[in-house]
Amino acid sequence: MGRAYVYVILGGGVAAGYAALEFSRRGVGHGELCIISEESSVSLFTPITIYYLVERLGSLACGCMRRVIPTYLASTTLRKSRNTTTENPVVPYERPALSKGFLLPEAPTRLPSFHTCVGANEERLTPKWYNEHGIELVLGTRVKSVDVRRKTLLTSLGETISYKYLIIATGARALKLEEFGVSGPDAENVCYLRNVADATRLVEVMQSCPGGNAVIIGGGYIGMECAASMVINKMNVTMVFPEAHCMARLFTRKIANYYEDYYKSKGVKFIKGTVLSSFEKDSDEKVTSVVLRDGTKLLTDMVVVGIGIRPNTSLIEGQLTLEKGGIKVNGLMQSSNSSVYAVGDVATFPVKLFGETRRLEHVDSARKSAKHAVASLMAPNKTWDFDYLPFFYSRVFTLSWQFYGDNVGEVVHYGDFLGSTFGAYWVKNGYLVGSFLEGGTKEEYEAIAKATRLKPRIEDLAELERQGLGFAVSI
Ligand code: FAD
Ligand code: NAD
Ligand code: ISD
Repeated sequence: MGRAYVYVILGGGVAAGYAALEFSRRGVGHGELCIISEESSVSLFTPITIYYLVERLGSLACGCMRRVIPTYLASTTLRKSRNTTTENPVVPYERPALSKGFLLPEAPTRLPSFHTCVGANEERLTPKWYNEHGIELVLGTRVKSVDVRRKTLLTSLGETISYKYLIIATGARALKLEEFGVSGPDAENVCYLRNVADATRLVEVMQSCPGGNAVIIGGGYIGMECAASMVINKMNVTMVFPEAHCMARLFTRKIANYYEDYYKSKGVKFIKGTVLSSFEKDSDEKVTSVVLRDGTKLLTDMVVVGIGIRPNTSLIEGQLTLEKGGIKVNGLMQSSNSSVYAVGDVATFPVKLFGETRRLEHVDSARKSAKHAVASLMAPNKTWDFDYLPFFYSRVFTLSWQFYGDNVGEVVHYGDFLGSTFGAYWVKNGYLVGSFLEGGTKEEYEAIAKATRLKPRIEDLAELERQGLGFAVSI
């Protein structure tokens, strides 16, 4: 028959961790909530492996062991990564750490230090925490299918788990070069970066070629953050991407120029407006050079690919309404099936401020949408539509920027682009809709967030430019 829960969270990433904390704060009963996640880290005896062995053995007496043992065995002893390291189940963690502290050469961040919800200065939810709060973890386990009509999930171990309410928090997967017709990226020195196993491998590959050449494919978030981390690791980095400038989804050319110049000063080379066409490999099947569309060959010791993501929606396609690549939800994060909620990267939700739906791929929206879904479920009469101000940020080298709102309409740059504090406002139909700031103080970031949320009328763009950051600060 399988197990039954009131609430099941499908996926064990950022959103799942924040949802779990919110459930516990709202008094979810022991045994009512279960998190199912396929995610694993690599290395033999991680704290969670030991936890499963020691702590969970105690639960034998409670009759829980029939599922813990098979899940544990399946996830830790049967599956091998490419480097023949054993995989271990992992509880939700702060994914942003993987392209930042995790890649540092000195004192790198490692689990368990960055489990959710430390990224929002909240409790760090360890396996012990889940146990103490009566939240069941089914880890290292892939959900193979979902039947929203019957309210059941089927796991890779063949177990059926049923729910009253389901929260889909399956996030996204990294797009693969094969999907763009490039073959050969299964070489061991070609790295992607989505999870802690990928990050561990990236570090291993980087350490196998100290001071070597690295080609980064993609000029978005992964490309920019990995390039910075790899330079700090003393790698010679070349970035290749199809657009005219980096971070094309968000940055204006002027903003991008600032970061590109900064990166160049650190030794990064940029090859823009092109894509790779193939790899050359040695007899060990390692990539030795990247061949670009114009025939240029870049000799390399390793490759990092960050060419975007696809939300993990395949389990519910044909069962729930999709929009903009994600699961369409209302302001309560409820999908077209009233028992199924979706949060984080996989959800397309109404952004009240814009009067449009959006699917966002950022940690703040994963955290807040997850909390909102739990509030909707557990306090339906006291929960109103999600009213979210989109927030993106990054930290590279000693630089740090934040962006709030929407990057549409006319752009007004402000500040000192030759110094360290500058930014931009976006004005649409006479209203401020977006704000970017590099090098701000906590108060200044709060000011641009507040100004964007208030959506003030802008009569005169030249005056806005003249006031610059002062405009937001004085609101
Ligand atoms: P995820 O955190 O991806 O979690 C999804 C979970 O679902 C995973 O554990 C996955 O294994 C599991 N899952 C999927 N399918 C199944 C299945 N069939 N069965 C079982 N389990 C399944 N955003 C920022 O705003 N700032 C940053 O600095 C930043 N840095 C980032 C750095 C990196 C390297 C990456 C990859 C992303 C970064 N992001 C950042 C984006 C941010 O991490 C994501 O927006 C966020 O993780 C989304 O949370 P989520 O819970 O929706 O998905
Ligand atoms: P992205 O969408 O930020 O950038 C993708 C980049 O891939 C594009 O800028 C483009 O340059 C490039 N590209 C697209 N197709 C290509 C092709 N065929 N060949 C070569 N280049 C191509 O995605 P990403 O950088 O892969 O990041 C993945 C996810 O991780 C995103 O959801 C992102 O939001 C998240 N992330 C966020 C942060 C942050 O918010 N600070 C940091 C890291 C990762
Ligand atoms: O998720 C995102 C992201 O990374 C952006 O830059 O949404 C934005 C849009 O692409 C631009 O508003």
